[in-house]
Amino acid sequence: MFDANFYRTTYPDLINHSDSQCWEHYSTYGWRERRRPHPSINVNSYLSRYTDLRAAFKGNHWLAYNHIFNFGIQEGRNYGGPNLNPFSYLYSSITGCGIVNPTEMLYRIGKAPGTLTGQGVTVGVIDTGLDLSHPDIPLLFFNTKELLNGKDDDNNGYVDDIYGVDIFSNDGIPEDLHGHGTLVTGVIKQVAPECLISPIKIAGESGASNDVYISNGIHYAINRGVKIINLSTSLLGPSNRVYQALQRAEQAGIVVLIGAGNTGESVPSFPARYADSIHNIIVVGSYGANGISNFSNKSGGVYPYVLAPGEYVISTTLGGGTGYCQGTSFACAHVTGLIAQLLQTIPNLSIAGIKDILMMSSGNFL
Ligand SMILES: [Ca+2]
Ligand SMILES: [Ca+2]
Repeated sequence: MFDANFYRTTYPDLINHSDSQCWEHYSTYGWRERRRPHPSINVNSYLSRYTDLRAAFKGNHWLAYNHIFNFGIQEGRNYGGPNLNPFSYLYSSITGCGIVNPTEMLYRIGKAPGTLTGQGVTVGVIDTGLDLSHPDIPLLFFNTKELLNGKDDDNNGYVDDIYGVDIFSNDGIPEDLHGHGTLVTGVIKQVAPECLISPIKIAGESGASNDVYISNGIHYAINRGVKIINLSTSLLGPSNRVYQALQRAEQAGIVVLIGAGNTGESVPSFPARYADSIHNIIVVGSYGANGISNFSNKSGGVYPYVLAPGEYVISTTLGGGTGYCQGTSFACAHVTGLIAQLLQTIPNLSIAGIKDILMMSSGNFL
């Protein structure tokens, strides 16, 4: 559970925030400002076990937290929280309820929070497109083999696909008319501001897509050479086309983050459910201040499955603004940003390696 009191008292500028405002802050700005992402450390339990620290910190929660965070592992002390507890890891593997913990993940690759930006990592965002003139979304992937001349210069079947592609309308301009893709991209950019986005548009103003557009989007991303695919979309049922495209992405060594779905069912929707048999997929469900979100599809034993913030997330909206969003799409986008940080540090990390680091650093708090 999210401990609003902990968060509020840890950061003095938030002292007048209500519980819900604390959650809202954490689910958006906590990641952007790189504050301690989750109160995974149980300070009281820690202090009760280590009497030297109890004396040293004299009840100062914040100093104790910092010490535990910075030195606890080096000193061979156990956090006292569930984070580094191997039983917790096993439990989260079984139940599929591990909550992604960015700080813990970075610790495992020897990086401090706030030092990674996803620089140079290309992310294919298969969605409704992107507000291409939004001031808060710089750094798109740039296709140097294509000119704006009405011709398909690089011979990939798409005319003028310079900053991405519009598979829905079959042209080179993935302008977002719906808003979902712009929100998703904004979340990725908050976590990994210097990653390169390749917007791959598979839906128009209504936001509705189908398995032909989705599979073509996946093929485009593979051919584009992206490292990560963010696929915040659901199908009504299984699709051989999408399955085969995802298999091809697996062969190409591309990790695919897929939202678990927003129908509240006990298993992920398709295509997320394919994580069972295609091993480059990571399924992401949503949690909020009170635990796993009601709307979020649960793991149902599908692995790997992790949780990230998906309620009251603030992101970029059409027309250059910002607004709230909610859903497993945005939880998924958080994790995509984190994987971009990971691949910035270890560019040749295998999919198995990515999954190991992510899953082992995800604790169980529910
Ligand atoms: Ca082209
Ligand atoms: Ca051209």
